[in-house]
Amino acid sequence: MPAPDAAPEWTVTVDGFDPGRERVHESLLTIADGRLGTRGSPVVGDRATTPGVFLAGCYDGTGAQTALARLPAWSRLGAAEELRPRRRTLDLYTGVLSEEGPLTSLRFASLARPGTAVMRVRADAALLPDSGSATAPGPVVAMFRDRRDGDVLHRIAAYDPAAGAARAAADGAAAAGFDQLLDEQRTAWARRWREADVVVDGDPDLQRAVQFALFHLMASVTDRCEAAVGARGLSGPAYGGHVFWDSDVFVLPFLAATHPAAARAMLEYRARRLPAARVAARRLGRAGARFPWESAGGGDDVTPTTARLATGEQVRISTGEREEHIVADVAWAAGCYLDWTGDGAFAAGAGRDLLVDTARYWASRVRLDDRGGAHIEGVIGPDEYHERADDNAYTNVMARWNLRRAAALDGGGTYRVSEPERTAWRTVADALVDGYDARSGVYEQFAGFFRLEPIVIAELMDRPVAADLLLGPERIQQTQVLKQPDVLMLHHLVPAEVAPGSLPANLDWYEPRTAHGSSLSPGIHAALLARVGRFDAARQWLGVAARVDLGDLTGSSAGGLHLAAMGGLWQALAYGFAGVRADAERLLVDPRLPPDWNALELGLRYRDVPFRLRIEPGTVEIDSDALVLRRAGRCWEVLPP
Ligand code: IFM
Repeated sequence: MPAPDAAPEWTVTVDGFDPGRERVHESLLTIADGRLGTRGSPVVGDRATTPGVFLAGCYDGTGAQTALARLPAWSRLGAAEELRPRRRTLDLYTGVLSEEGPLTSLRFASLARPGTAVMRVRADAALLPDSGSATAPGPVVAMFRDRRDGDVLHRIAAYDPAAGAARAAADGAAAAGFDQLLDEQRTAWARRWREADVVVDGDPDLQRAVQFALFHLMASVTDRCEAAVGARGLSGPAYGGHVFWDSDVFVLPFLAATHPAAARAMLEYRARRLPAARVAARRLGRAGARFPWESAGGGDDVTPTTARLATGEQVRISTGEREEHIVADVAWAAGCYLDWTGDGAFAAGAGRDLLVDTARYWASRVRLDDRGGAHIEGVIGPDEYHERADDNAYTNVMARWNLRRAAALDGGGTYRVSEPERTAWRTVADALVDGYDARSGVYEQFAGFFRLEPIVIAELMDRPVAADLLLGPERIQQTQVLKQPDVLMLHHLVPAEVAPGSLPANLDWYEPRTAHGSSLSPGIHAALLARVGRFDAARQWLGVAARVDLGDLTGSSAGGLHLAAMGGLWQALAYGFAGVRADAERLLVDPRLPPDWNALELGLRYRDVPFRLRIEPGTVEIDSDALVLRRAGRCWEVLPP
């Protein structure tokens, strides 16, 4: 079980103040409650600091300029270099950020009252504002309530698009007072940790990184209403807070398996944007719904169409036009949630809508050749180094999975899917080409990939590396160097859709050719390498996934934390090492424990039953009588109540 708060393995500490690293530190020290996120800037800042406050789903601007609105910084009391902090400590167990120095403070985003933030500051009275209230208007209304008592200031801040709701939240929190709010915070986080905590017995460094990742994953996603989860959560402005496949495929599985209400809120975000996705499909002359590669408030595509490289060169971005696998990724997220929860209402309502409309999109997207083969042309796969691919294995196989999953729905519900339509989906699914070469056991990433320049990046340089910056965007397209996996991602997400036993051959082929230029890549490789028992390599990539932000490996953590890498870290442990998979009937547990791990323990929730799964060499235990655990060959299965 979790250690008590403030234990070293449960904290992230920044000693002193390094102007060059400050923006990264502020991202790492972000506090959030699923709705409101605040970067961990010092209470008194200066030019080196970049305070940021974001409310999930509240965007400013239009088109590609759409970005999470920057809100008034509630935890900032002024600017002065001489008041820089001596130490800041984020307690991951309670979500409380403390600051020591000329000003001493405690602050948190209230998990019990999402949208409300609380701070207590002790300082020389001259530095503190007087008691009072303030309102900052804008697309989001911010209400501040200050109460000063000598050298102590208590500040409550509440943010909401509706002024009345912000006022009520601020008044309610002010009436409760700091001590009660802190108690509520501790209780709320203790509950979340009980649901989701992971223990890696035998690897203390990894343990802290896992807690850091799970804290930020939980803090970034609300479990009420709808959750728009941007690539950097609520920790920074990068990517404008746009929602990518990161949220559906990397973040959601952790929540579906631990706190399904949050996963459901993420799917609600997608379901409410089905009308916009249907319009987008129609505009292209297609049926169903086409979700945008980058999405924000309204559900229109907000992907930028150009970018400026570090060299000053302006390049065109075509991911919005071509990275269509997002359509199947959204469907996959709905399937993942359904497998873990068995949520009947979702299955008959929003879940069904998501699966049906995405299947309709693919059925209208394929081109049939005269030999009966079905093709999807002109796309970009997850490996964004290759910009116009025909029959990308990832896109085609995910579309195939999407069509089959929708075809397996029964005929009732909101949508009357007719038997002929379902038969047509099955036919298209079976006809989709997937690039599999039965002789070598290797999938070709897209038509013509094997004819590209055979550069094996692992033989040339240390990775991760941004190979596109080294070779240039034109040259990289002519090579077999990948940014992140396409084929291997299929082995990870839809193992039943790939040829049985094909993982080792595809790992051998693709892993050395992968630059891991995306932070999404290492966790997935760690998971797959664990599946085949290659523990040294699995641990190497697990370590990289664990350090993406803690080590600022990509040099981009200043703009916010990489939530997908954090989700990938959990998936590496849960899907990879623990070998946990939910399907319609059961939860399968097929562990692969490295020899120096004594145990791996995960908090999970399957079919609404919370339990802890403990894996030790040769044994699996669960602590719930409501579920049945039984041996199934070399695996175990957990059966629903
Ligand atoms: O979604 C990712 C993509 O796979 C790689 N580039 C960054 C995006 C946002 O994290």
